[in-house]
Amino acid sequence: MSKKAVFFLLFSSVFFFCGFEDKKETISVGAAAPLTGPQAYIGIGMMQGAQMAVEDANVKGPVFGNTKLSLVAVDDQSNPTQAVLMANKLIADPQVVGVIGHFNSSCTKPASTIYHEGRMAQITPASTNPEISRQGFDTFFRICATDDVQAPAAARFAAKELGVKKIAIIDDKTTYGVGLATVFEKEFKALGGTVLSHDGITQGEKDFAPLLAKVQSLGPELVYFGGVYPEMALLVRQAKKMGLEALWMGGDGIFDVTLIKLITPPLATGIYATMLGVDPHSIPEARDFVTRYEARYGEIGSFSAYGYEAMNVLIEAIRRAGKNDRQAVLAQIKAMKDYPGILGVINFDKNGDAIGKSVGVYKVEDGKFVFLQEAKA
Ligand code: ABU
Repeated sequence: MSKKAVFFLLFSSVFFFCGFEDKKETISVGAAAPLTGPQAYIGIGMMQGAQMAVEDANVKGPVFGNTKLSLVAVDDQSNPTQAVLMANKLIADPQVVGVIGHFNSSCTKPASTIYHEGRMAQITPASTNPEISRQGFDTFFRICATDDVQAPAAARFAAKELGVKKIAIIDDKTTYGVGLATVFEKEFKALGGTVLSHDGITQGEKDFAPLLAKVQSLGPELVYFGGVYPEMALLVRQAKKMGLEALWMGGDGIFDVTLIKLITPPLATGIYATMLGVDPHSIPEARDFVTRYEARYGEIGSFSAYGYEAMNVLIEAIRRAGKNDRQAVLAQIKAMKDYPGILGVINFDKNGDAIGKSVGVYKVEDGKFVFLQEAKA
């Protein structure tokens, strides 16, 4: 059975378990991610984490009074228009008191306007574009580091640890990809490096041969990609096929085992990526979640623990609010101090960003991402 089929089967059972088998009242939490399309693997992993948080909460007992939680999962398809539609759907449901999502910054940003207008708290587990939290929306929260941390860390690693001097940059023209690549370029230049080219591709494009031929002619030592794993996989495969010798590096958007599977492990070996924080397998507080997740679904997705973490923050706020009231839940997230997450303690700054979150630098070896070093904010 496919991972997607398993998800929908289990999601159905959670919906049943979460309050429709008896007379308990229900309160709903929303979760938005790409559940179909090329980025579904990462989105489903995130959603499965959120789903486990809801189940864990219901096993503990009523979240308040006689109330159980139900999960309303929506599919934004990694598409900004669909994301806005799904945000409006969640806002229109009076049972939904808060949402975790989305995955893509290009979805999270336009959807954040809808949640703000609806006075509903939104916690993104994964969208790293720093501009999202600078819009002045008091409904927006983020539990991970931003690209202001991730991209300079990557540039420093490329320049200082790898000793790379000449690079080419490609981005996918999305909010995330452009932002990440732009910050990387600025930092790499500030470190004395030379950027030979900076080009854009379009998500869904399949043939990168003309662009890669141009990049090859410039002779970069490293190609940095601001984008997500489906296009990175095609870029690397096609580059290797034409004999482009450069190293490859990207951000958390490429950090998924699916990238390695799409490229095939031998060709993926040596790819560098930054990812938000350290491997959850190495965090004692995350061990129980990781073990249970992997027993149920197989290998943990790169954002599964983040989906779990974000949903737990939302559930804790609902528990403290003690009523079905968006404003009250929002106020409890704002007031939260030292929340003991499985990925570390969470405190939000005035813009809703989690304070002090780090990123790690990884390298693909033997078919998996291997942690190399941590970089603090
Ligand atoms: N941060 C990983 C990719 C998702 C996004 O920010 O668009």
